[in-house]
Amino acid sequence: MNAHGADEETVESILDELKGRDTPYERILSSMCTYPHPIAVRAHQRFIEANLGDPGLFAGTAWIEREVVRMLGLLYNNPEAHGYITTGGTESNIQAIHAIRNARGVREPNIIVPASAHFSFDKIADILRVKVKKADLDPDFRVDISLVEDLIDDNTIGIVGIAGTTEFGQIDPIKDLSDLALAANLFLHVDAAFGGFVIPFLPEKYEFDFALPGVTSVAADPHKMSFSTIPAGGLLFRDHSYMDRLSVDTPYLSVTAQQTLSGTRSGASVAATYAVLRHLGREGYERIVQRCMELTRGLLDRVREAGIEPVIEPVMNVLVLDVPDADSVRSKLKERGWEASITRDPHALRLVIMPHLTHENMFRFADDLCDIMSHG
Ligand code: 0PR
Repeated sequence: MNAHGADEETVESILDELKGRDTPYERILSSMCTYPHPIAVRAHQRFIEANLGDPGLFAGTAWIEREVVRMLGLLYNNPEAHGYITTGGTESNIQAIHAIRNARGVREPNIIVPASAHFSFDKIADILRVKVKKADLDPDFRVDISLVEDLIDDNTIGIVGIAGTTEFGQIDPIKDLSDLALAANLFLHVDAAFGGFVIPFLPEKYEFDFALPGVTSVAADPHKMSFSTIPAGGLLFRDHSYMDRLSVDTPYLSVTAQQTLSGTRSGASVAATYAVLRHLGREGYERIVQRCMELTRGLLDRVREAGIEPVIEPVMNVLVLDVPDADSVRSKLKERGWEASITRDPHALRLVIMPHLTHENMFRFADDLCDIMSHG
């Protein structure tokens, strides 16, 4: 650090220059994040100093968090849901399994997750010392329920289903997982980090939330498809007993106990989440999801004309295209200014069609992709 501070103008011009190096979202088809809604940005700014780590000092912000949890509970069919706003899907998944592990107290516990599970479950294995067993998928990239059943043993404490897989946007058979969890007396965590703000707003109906009696926790991220600011993840438990399992004493704070992973934590993104949920309402989200799905199908129609097929028909706004040598297609797209992604198995081109994309840049992207495919 310099002995003397730089003037504000100098610092801001450095920041502007650096910001200019970031890729604008309009060119990004590999991210599950997007520009936050303007009302979320203003709310974030308004609550910028609020620290929910000491909620007694921020009574208004703490009320907002309880209200967001209540709103999410209603969205996921459980007015009794308890939870908090995390930093994202990773923290939600960690804390869900943490609570389950503490509740069960098994000596060498294991959980069963789909092979499609997000890499946050690898972090869970490392941090929580819970063995993570991976069940293979069926031909449609949903977890194979009979393989989950086969993996259950005396040390299994819970199973995980994904409602909106990271790579394919597929929805696991959560109803079957719920039945299995009830029959085997296991916890069932649903990772809807991405799908949580897509699935309820699709015209097709999928069972994935607390309406299924076996579901014990749900992760759903406001900083992905709900237009909130980063960091905002939602973690909901079926009732308060799970949060109690995460409790530590905090004798010198304004409250006597804390259940969160972070100590000091942002009230700003919680206020942003509240603002955007209140402002958009279900109708607003239905419009956004409908538009993303139209863009997804429009892009698919266009590339199909050029003979490119999807690996699965898109269930949500994630499109995986069967292209030979996906890595080289990805880098050629990058040369033309587009950020795309890939899937592991099969090796294919993965596109996430987020609200920041427009019909116009979708068509430009499709032209570039088709051109690369025919001319290299
Ligand atoms: N669960 C699922 C199903 C996810 O898709 C993700 C992240 C997580 C959990 C973890 O969420 P956090 O990253 O909020 O902790 N899915 C994306 C991914 O890892 C996140 C992402 C977002 C990646 C923007 C890249 C990017 O530019 O692919």
